[in-house]
Amino acid sequence: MATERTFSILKPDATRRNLTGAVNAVIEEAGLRIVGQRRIRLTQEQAEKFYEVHKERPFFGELVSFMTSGPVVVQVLEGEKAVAKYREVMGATNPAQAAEGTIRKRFAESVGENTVHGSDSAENAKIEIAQFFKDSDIAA
Ligand code: YYY
Ligand code: MG
Repeated sequence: MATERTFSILKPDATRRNLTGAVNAVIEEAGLRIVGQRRIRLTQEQAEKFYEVHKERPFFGELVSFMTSGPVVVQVLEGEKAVAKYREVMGATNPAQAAEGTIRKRFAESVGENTVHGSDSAENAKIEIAQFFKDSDIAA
């Protein structure tokens, strides 16, 4: 099976608590390679567009406000079955339901401030990566 790429965000609760290195260690220990990485502030427009699929959900306003509340680290991760593997390493959306050893179980504070984003399909990974990375900013 060929290597695959997924898109990751270390969310503002991770940067605020100085946890980006700790989270990256879990990512790398799982065998995923960080082939693109940049620390940025999401604009309101970027956050709204990124989470557009959730715009009718009751938590949308809080989600956008949280995602713009501090710096984030956007990443391209590469590895075998990277999309599914990263979802597994992240753990369930609600940290209270996340499995032992997962990033959200170890670090997340609440369902709203849950430390990481990871693409949910290879198709969405391509779309999300293209929103934040040029090909020349990725080196495998
Ligand atoms: O893909 P994932 O991040 O695990 O969850 P989604 O269902 O796509 O929701 C995106 C994002 O929205 C989630 O990471 C936190 C927030 N959220 C929330 O604040 N409250 C919920 N009940 C569900 C999701
Ligand atoms: Mg999602």
